[in-house]
Amino acid sequence: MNSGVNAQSANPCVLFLWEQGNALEWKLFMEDLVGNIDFRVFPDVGDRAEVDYIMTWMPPLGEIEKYPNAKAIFSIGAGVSHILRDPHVPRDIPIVRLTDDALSLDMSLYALHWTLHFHRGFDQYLRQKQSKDWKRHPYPANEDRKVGVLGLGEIGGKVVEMLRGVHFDVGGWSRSKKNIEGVSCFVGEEGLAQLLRRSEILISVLPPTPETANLLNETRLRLMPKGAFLINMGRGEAVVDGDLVKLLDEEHLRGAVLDVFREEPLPATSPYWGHPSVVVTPHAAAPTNVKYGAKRIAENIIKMEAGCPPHPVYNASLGY
Ligand code: NDP
Ligand code: OXD
Repeated sequence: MNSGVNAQSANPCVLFLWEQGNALEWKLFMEDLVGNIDFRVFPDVGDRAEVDYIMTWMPPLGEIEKYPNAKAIFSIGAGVSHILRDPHVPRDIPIVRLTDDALSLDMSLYALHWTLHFHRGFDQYLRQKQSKDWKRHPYPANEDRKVGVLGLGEIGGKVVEMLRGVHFDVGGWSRSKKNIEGVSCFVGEEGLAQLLRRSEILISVLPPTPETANLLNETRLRLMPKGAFLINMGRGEAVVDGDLVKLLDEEHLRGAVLDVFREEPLPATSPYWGHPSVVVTPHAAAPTNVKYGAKRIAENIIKMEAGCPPHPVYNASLGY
């Protein structure tokens, strides 16, 4: 196996800190990509002072602060909230997010899949099967269906591109103003209200920050047209769960697909499990692909070994 990243002469010590991950598969890719790497798998860490880099998903609380010479923490995923839930994680070294085209493509396909599901009324056919009801439902042409995307970054940018590619009428919302051909772009509170008012299908790909927490509350969700749908694949904190359930029960919203939750795994007591209008997927919109994920992390290690900064780095002042 040789995946095309140039090997270096250094012998960086990399800790794999993901108890549920397939360490052997990651090790094979990382060794191939970085060359003479000292790859260690938690809890078999040896001397913690020797560790240069930590790659992790859902690290045990209190573990990351024990590596005095770590130069960077690599998330084995796009988000870093699983790392930052530990208040003792060092903030003086880069926390590096994982972005790659394969992940963005999988996220876009997830968004497209569920957009089509709602657009074409497949949710109704699933219900009708129970009563053996043979009844077709009309649906508008794609260009007459308004879809809104919250978050136009690495992933949201690809989501709107894919939706535009099949001619949906796409709008998007971000912190900084975007100019994307064929997409109505909004910013700010008033821009959000405008986007919500036009979104028959709303897709959230927002990161969790103090500003995005509880964004989708009753007042804002009510701005969406009656019978609208929500797809949340960003983070669960953006949605006020009780408000969403209320609007679904009132049938102001017709359905929701939720991939991310405030608490994961989703507790058995959550009303989402039994709700007829909710589809739950277990944070499965785009699991990190080892081949591509290892390549991105390896490239960043090689860059850092050569004295260059890694990319993309979590920005603490923005919160994402
Ligand atoms: P980026 O940082 O590239 O993009 C984030 C987007 O959110 C940007 O467009 C940013 O605006 C926007 N944003 C942030 N804060 C605000 C705000 N207060 N108001 C309006 N817009 C805001 O992240 P990615 O696209 O790579 O990933 C997004 C999230 O997707 C991740 O943080 C993660 O939570 C989630 N994710 C979920 C996965 C899953 O399997 N369910 C898989 C991968 C990621 P601006 O462009 O102006 O900076
Ligand atoms: C995430 C991911 O950040 O799965 O949610 O990559």
